Amino acid sequence: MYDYAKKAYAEYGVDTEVALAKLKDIPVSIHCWQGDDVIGLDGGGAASGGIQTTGNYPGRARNFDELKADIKKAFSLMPGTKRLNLHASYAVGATVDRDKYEPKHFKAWVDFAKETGLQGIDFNPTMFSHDKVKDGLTLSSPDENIRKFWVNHCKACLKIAEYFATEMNSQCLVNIWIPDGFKDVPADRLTPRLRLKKSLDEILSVKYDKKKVIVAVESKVFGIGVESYTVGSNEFYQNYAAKNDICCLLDNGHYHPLEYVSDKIPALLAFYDKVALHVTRGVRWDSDHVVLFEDELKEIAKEIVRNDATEKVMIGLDYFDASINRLSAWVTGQRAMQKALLYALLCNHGELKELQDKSDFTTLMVKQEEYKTLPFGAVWKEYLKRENLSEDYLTEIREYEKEVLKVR
Ligand code: RNT
Ligand code: ZN
Repeated sequence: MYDYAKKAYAEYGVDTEVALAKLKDIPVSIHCWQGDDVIGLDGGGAASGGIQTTGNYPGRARNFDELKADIKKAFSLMPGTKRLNLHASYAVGATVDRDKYEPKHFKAWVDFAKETGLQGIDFNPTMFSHDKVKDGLTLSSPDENIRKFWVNHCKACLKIAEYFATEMNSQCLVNIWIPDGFKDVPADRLTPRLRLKKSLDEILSVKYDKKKVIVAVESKVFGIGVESYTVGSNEFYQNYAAKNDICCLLDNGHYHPLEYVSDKIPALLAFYDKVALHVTRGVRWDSDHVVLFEDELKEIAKEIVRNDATEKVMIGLDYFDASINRLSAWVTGQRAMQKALLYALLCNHGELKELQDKSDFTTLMVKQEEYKTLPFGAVWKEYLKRENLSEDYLTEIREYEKEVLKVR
């Protein structure tokens, strides 16, 4: 089947071997929080701040050891280059509050990442699920004590990120997302944003090694309970990032349903060295569904591949589903991302770009349709085989469910 596919793609000027070789080196940062419904290890409890995990599937990881075991199992069923994306709320054994977190609270994760053969660790300050989120506000709070607490938390996170980068010998992305916003019509949309700007300035005043740590800001148009206004909007963060030489993180569940992150990636690539992603799947008003091999995901992957931006676009996953087996959710989403990248790699983009430039939109449309029925599945299968995996991951997960998850 692979030989047949190889020939079929060759007719389009696509070398499947080149595609397979490239795919295994494109890093994908996998979020730890699918394993425990975004609860964390520092006592914050169920996710709050406009995000919510629904479902009560048995076997949620309840502590560090269980989470590590689940990550290890799930990651072993994922092909390609893997990174671990951690939230600060996954500090191990911390007895201090989040503003005082130190690298030592994350050493156990570094040990784990090394022993699991991961490429690097990425990091996120956790500014939700905590009693210092006052009236839904963090970095934009009018209460100076609250605002400072979260500024200090972010400063601490920059230090920890530098530690991760040094230990793993790989750049660490620090992604700042806040839940701040209002349920109903605000009386003042500007002042909270000015306070957020001030907070970010204070955070970035910390000395950190820009070669090791990349800071991103993640916007969101609304959340559960913050339907009318979010402080960290798209325009706010894009301007802040541009003026302060940091980068934007685009979460494709954070825009109006007819706005596409696939279109935003090239817009940002025209100005930025780095663009970070939270790949997720929005359904109506909600984001965070398990990533599937769907049209928008394919378009996102195309923008990364055809613009030669696999080193510029930092791919991270962000979804959480508690209604199905959590390991299956993890693997399904990661494999969908890999499939989309492979699909994008198996395309003669040069030829298609030329058709566009010649305004031959007729041929362009016909060719793009032809690609859809090429034997993609056979190349995917071959990729898995070379990664010592098979298409079936559920059998192993079911066994793990029976032996490990069900007895928790
Ligand atoms: C929330 C953001 C944010 C979180 C994670 C847990 O809408 O997408 O990135 O999902 O940090
Ligand atoms: Zn996100």
